[in-house]
Amino acid sequence: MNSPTSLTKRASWVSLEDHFEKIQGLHLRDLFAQDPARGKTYSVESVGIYLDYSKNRITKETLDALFSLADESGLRASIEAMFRGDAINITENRSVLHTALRAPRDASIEVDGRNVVPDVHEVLDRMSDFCNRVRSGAWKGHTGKPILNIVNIGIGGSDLGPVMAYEALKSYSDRTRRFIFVSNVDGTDFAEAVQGLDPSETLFIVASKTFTTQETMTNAQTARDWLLKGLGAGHEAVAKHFVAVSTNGAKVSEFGIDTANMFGFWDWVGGRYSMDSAIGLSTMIAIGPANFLKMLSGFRDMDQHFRTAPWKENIPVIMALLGIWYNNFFGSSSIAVLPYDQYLKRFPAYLQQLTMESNGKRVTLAGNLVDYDTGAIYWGEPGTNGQHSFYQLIHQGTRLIPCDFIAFCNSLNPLGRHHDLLMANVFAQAEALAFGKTIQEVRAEGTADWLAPHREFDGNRPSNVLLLDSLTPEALGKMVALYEHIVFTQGVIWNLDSFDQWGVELGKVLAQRIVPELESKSSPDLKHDSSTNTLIERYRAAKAAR
Ligand code: G6Q
Repeated sequence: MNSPTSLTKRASWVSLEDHFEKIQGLHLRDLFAQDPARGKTYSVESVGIYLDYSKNRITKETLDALFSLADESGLRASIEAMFRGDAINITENRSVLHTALRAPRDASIEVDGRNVVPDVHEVLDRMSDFCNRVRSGAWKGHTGKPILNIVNIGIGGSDLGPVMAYEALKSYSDRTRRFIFVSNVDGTDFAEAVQGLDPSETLFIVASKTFTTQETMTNAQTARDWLLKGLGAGHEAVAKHFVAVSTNGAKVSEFGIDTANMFGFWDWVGGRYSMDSAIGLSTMIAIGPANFLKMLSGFRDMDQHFRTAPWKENIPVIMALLGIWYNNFFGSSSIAVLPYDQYLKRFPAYLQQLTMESNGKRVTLAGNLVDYDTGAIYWGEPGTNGQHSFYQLIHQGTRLIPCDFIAFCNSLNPLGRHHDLLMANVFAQAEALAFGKTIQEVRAEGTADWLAPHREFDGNRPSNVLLLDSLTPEALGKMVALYEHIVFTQGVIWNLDSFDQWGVELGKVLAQRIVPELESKSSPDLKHDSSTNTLIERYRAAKAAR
């Protein structure tokens, strides 16, 4: 599935370089003037998502060359390889089958000769049954009380998806229960999370694929101590207040959790691609099994679209290629994701892991250093808050920052004029970025010559607008799958392993080495560099003076 030719030598890449020289100076004002219907020409609609990508610095020739790049990079075959379950995560020799998590019950997807779809549905059924018991009050804590507080303990992929989905779908959630997420090894996270909670009404979900992650296991042990102390009970209480989401049955039972209350997943699900697996247990308790299944159907719709739509209608492929256009030809290093929906406040944080842990890589699949830039920095905040913060730099700074605006025609909280005002802002921002305000226009308003440059907007700043009907569970599934497939497409073109994360290892290992040096009673023989040694010594001195 690897393209035989290295990226920068592919014919389409070379022609994109030539083409870039020709069109880099073109202004969106001219492009819109040349084609008065450009807003419609460069838009697509599928699976309930309208993508307006007309405010990008592209022509038909650009798009054709980008589509050729996708072909020349073997994208179609790579998509099939992923959906088929080939071990495309080559550094870990694993299949990459998050798409199987939302496959219909009658589908068949084989990993090592075994159809994994029945396994997926068996877990979904068990999750549904468990969620129904918690939601109905049939599941009782150690003292016989129903569960009112659900605390998810996990980190990285075992936290960011659950938090984001809970916030995004809060409007569909059971408001009689509290949902809390603890991730950081900083004790403050746990201490604040359990403030005011009654242990007898609290359920902890320990979400950890490996069940060995330092942060999660430390928080889980602290939670167990807090619970048993609060209840004044022995270890037999653990089974009623702890469930696990993991692939590691041995470690789960060693912790004291009944493996009957363990919800599994598989090594072909990467952490950052796992919010629709059992890692979504907290989401399912919050919104109920029926809504969770609707979310899965949204994922599935986008999967189908990605797999079958021709490039010119393929929303993830178009967005991925535009990302490459700015990243590799214009030299943009970041993309702002700007959801105009308060419920999506954690969506940019979620995308940071999805995109940057996947494509923040510097060697190709064959292990050679790349000679081009890879993953962009993703960041953002919900509109309109960002407008009063960092948009200044996007409008008038020296860097080109392509933006993805996300908006919904219908608000889940239609209060007075709020939604019209919100939508007016999103449309206005995309318009202002593209067309700006010329110095002549500024002067014509009577602005003094010395002030005019400060008030000029040069425009020509690209953006996509994603417009959906309303933020339903299906819509969230579609949006997450959209970005998963953008990441995949870019990883194929950049020729990366988008599914490993070796870059997080070194810090973990070094921290394990430093822990005993901080905790030992006697002065350790420090063998780090002079900076690290001094920092450790200062901390030890401060600790001794406590
Ligand atoms: C995601 C990563 C990583 C992982 C966490 C938590 O793709 O693999 O963020 O999700 O390190 O790991 P555990 O679920 O094993 O605790």
